[in-house]
Amino acid sequence: MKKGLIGIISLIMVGGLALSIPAMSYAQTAEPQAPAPAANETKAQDVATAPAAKAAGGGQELIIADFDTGDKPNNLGGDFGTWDKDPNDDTQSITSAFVQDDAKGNPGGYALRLDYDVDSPNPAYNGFWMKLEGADATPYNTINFYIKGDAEKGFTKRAKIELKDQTNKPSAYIVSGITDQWQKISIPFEKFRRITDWSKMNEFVLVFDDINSNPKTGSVEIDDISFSAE
Ligand SMILES: [Ca+2]
Ligand SMILES: [Ca+2]
Repeated sequence: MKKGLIGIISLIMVGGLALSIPAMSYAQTAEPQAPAPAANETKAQDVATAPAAKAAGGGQELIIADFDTGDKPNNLGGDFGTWDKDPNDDTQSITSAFVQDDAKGNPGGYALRLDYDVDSPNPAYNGFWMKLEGADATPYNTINFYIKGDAEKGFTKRAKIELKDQTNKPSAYIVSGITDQWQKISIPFEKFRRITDWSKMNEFVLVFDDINSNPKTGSVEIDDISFSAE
């Protein structure tokens, strides 16, 4: 009896070890520069395939940006734009443009296209920033946005999202599984571990870096950024 039990226990331990090794090494390759524990990650596709049941329960939503005026500011009155790690380094760049390709199919609506290049001999990253105007996110628990890649220009399957509160410390989350079709990405607030005060949100950031971006040049569209209560 005892021998059998020990056998089962050691089998479980070996199994657990075998499972944890690939998980750890994957997390390390995902974000080697991050001082925080492990990179949070979700498959965009997993989120996109099971959204309906959740939407029914919550209902509260704050639209941050639908881009449908084809101009600044966002729906909260906040500015947005692109940034480069080194604007003087012409081997890395990012540009944005409003495009008539609304995520929800509104014929008069717009999305924002981001053409990025982090293919550089130097450390390279750039991205998109959007001010949240001190929005109170405490009635909500999820950030949502739609994203798709450009099949012709190529696009990264992975990108980093950051949220910042008034302390301005970036809290990061890696999104993966981006495809050339619109997908809704929903990330629970609890994944952004460095946000201490959700009552006065400062900024939303999308980062293309030379670690997560493959290919290192490409084009991605984003639309319908919102907070929701799920
Ligand atoms: Ca739109
Ligand atoms: Ca380049």
